[in-house]
Amino acid sequence: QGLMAGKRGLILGVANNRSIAFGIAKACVDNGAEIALTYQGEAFKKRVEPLAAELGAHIAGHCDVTDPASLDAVFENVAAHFGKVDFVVHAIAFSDKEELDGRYVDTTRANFNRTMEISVFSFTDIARRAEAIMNDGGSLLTLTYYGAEKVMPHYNVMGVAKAALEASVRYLAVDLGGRGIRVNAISAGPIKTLAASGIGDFRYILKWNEYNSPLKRTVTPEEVGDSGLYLLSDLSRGVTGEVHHVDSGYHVVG
Ligand code: 0WD
Repeated sequence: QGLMAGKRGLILGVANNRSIAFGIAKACVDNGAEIALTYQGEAFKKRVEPLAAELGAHIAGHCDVTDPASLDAVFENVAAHFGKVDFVVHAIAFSDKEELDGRYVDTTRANFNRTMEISVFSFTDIARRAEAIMNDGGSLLTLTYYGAEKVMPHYNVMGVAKAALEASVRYLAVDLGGRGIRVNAISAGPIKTLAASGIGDFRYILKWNEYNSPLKRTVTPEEVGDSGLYLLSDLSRGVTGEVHHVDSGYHVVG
């Protein structure tokens, strides 16, 4: 049967099979969940379709979080397909590559606003839509990074955005807690994904984590997926407003 038997959820942010969201999706499906995925535009549609087939996932359509009409359509699609949902995963972030290098102080107004809209506001926007179609006791999960807590090289405006995202987790946990809906984040260690490839000197960050973390290695999307499974399942029913580090323990030394 599995930990997630009878549970249905929406997972946003699968770009390819190395995406953290894919690791979470696989863990959920392997444990009995039924899931829906979205894709961002036609280019990603082709990559997401075979992954959805592999997972037996429903495709809820195109989702660009800067376009509210696409979010409306996705949530209508999910409501029509599943009725209610039990969990929603938000694994979406974006900042101009040019600004994930150099100094934070040089961030432009336009990229600051865009980074905040896509990487922070989208989670709140999605949480409000999710609440409307979520069973009591549901679970919301987002992805963050240690750059929210400490200055990490090149993370710049994304670190400021992740700090705001982590604060959002706490406020949303209070807003939705009355219905038993939980809101948590995983702070993942660095993983080589499409999004990460935009960060300057990412290989150095990976090596630094490998040498300095207590476990002396980096983490995999599968490991983040297994921790996600805990936060999305009833095993964590007493946990909300939490930022859970899945980073080989790097945060205790870094
Ligand atoms: O080291 C890492 N890779 C870490 C990533 C360490 C700690 C945290 N994270 C976070 C990221 O900041 C992000 O929030 O994990 C989350 C997932 O990132 P990822 O798995 O590293 O990256 P990737 O595989 O590139 O997925 C990012 C998703 C893509 O998915 P879809 O299929 O939806 O296109 O974010 C998407 C991007 O396309 N995305 C958007 N989706 C909707 N609307 C938008 C947008 N405007 N912009 C980016």
